[in-house]
Amino acid sequence: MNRWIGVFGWFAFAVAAGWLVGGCQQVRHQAAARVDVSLRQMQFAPTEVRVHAGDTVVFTNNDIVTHDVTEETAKLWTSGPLVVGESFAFVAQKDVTYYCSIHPIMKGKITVE
Ligand SMILES: [Cu+2]
Repeated sequence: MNRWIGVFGWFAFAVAAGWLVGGCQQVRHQAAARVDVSLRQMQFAPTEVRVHAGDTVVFTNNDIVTHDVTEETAKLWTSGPLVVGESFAFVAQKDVTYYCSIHPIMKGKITVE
């Protein structure tokens, strides 16, 4: 009986160790994450993204007109005009809402988890 408990104990240890190593790899992966937002048909797609602090959000203008990406509340930052095909990379540290100052109906949100 004790022998079986021992075998089970080693099995549980192996599972736990694998889970810990896997968890660390997942954290490393998340630290380097990149999330894409497409500007198309007068919208940000997706409209909202959920990221981790330090992740890079890359906005790419796939529309047929120029857009920009501008922080909405206090105009803290802007991409400047993005012509068709141009991209803008933003490292997210906290929640932010943004819009296109050329077409203010275009709005989006980054939520940092
Ligand atoms: Cu626009």
